[in-house]
Amino acid sequence: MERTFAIIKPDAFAAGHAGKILARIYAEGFKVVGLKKLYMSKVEAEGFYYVHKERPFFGELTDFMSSGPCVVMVLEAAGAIKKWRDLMGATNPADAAAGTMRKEFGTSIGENATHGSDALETAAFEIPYFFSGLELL
Ligand code: RTP
Ligand code: MG
Repeated sequence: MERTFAIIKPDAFAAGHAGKILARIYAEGFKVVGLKKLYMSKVEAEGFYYVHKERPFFGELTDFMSSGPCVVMVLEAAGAIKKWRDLMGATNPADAAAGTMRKEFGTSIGENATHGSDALETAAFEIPYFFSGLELL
């Protein structure tokens, strides 16, 4: 079984979509191994997205991620990383397929409702960034 790290981003949480997104996660067969609401600081968001630190949207991205509460999760399934990326859809909601989280709940490339790890190594960094081993028992 594979694990991935997921976020219901501040836009989707503030809009009241967390319940619908979680219902879809269960309906697709993921096991929710970890889940908590948190309000990321700017510094925490910068550390989380450090791979993008040279990108022009880094300031905007980390302002947004620290603009309100979000829900962070660890999801488990066979092929969880790709399975969750597929369910999220394309980064830009305008390009995302019908029925995906970003198509349904995203409003712009910046405010795109959800995050998901993009590779095993990424999940191995992102999961322990927010969860201790004890929280994932
Ligand atoms: P994520 O990491 O959040 O799951 O998204 P992703 O893999 O689909 O996209 P990535 O390239 O990793 O970008 C991270 C997040 O940065 C924001 N972004 N803004 N303004 C822009 O051009 C732009 N490009 C990316 C998005 O919120 C994206 O999810
Ligand atoms: Mg990414």
